[in-house]
Amino acid sequence: MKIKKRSWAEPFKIKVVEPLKMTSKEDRIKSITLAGYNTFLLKSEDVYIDLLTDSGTSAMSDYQWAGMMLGDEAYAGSKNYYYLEDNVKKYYGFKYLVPTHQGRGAEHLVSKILIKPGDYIPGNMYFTTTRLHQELAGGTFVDVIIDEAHDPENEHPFKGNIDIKKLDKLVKEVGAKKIPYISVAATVNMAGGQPISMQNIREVKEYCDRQKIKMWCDATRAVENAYFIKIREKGYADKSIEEILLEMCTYFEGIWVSAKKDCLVNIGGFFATRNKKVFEEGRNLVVVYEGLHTYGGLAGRDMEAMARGIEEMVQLDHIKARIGQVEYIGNLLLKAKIPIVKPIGGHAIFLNAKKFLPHIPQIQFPAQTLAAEIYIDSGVRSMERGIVSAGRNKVTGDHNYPKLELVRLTFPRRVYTQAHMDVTYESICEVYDKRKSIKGLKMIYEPKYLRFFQARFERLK
Ligand code: PM9
Repeated sequence: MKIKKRSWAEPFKIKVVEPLKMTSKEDRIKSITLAGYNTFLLKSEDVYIDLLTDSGTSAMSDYQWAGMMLGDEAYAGSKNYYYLEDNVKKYYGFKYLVPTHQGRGAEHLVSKILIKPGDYIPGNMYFTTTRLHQELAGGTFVDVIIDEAHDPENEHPFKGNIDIKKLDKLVKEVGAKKIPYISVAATVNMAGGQPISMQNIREVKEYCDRQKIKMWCDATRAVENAYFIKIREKGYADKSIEEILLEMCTYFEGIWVSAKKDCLVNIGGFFATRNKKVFEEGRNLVVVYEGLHTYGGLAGRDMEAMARGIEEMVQLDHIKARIGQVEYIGNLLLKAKIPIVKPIGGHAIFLNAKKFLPHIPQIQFPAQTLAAEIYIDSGVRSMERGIVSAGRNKVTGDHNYPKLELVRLTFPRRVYTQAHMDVTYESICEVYDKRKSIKGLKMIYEPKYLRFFQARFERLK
């Protein structure tokens, strides 16, 4: 038989396994009711396939685990810190490093250092923790992403791009002096894991240089962005992921990173910069909020695992398989005509809940509802990325009503197999078949900050 297309497989084999608990539908109805219809409030032992997040959920390699045994747990000057510093310099290109316990620790410090009350921070779509730290520092986030990013059907290859006209409008309205930096995410999580192109970064940089506005990057998933640049952008096909990542970073004064994603570790983060003054302020502030500047809230072994994860994250076989898995299930869903955000993104599949459950108005939380239904059907855990995640308008106190009302199925790196993808796909199809009988939710408890983590809901009758 002539094989038309050769398959690929994961570039690793499994050495340690973690058994999964199988539950019945009755068990799952009980669990989700107890959890107030919020998948964040489920116990993980009640979950079969956990697609809540790719954050801190990756499987580390034997090389990383071996490094854990080399943890230098000295309070000051751990050798693992210096190795991490070398690798941040080598792979991201920044001279100065401030480690933090995770991404939001770095967001806190960067926001505190750069933002003054009354400032505006333009960015390519908000991210929950990023925007909150910008607001807590007294800033106002302004979305300047291209319109295509708000349309789940639009197949623009770089939906993370910045609309320079929107940026210019803001600059004309408030003045460049009120904009401490532009916050550029690569990739854009809330838009569906969508990349920004190198050309757009370059054009924004030219604009920002003229206006004397700094550029900072949320490089949490910058390797995934680099992969999309390699396969989608003219002129990059023959460049390595390492080269593309380094070029991306040259345009920024600094980056913050949740190392729990690209960097393949269960905990960790950092910010890195070429600005000595910002670094010195960060190195001082980190002592107040995280820990000494050579550990930033991490154990030495965590920094070693991170330094080694950085070496692995740029390997083409790894990133190709990582995104290949997302594409595999995404293509199955597209074929079955299930409404998902297009094109398929880097870290997750996003179901378009507005289209999936058109009879449920946004104020009855269609994405929250859909995530609960998928859990009840199969024990697959996903996450709401819609009105609940968007929170409230800080001036009017009303809900923000985002155009995107999505359920995110996020894929931990090197954890699940193709068979897990098949089971997940079948569960979504099953829920889609009975979608018309699904009822919405009412919010019965709402915490003040990042409400999506802890809000509770009740099923509407
Ligand atoms: N992202 C995620 O699941 C975990 C928390 S929100 C559910 O996607 C970006 C782009 C992120 C991110 C976390 C952080 C914060 C910053 N930027 O979670 O504090 O996706 O390490 O990082 C999550 P930490």
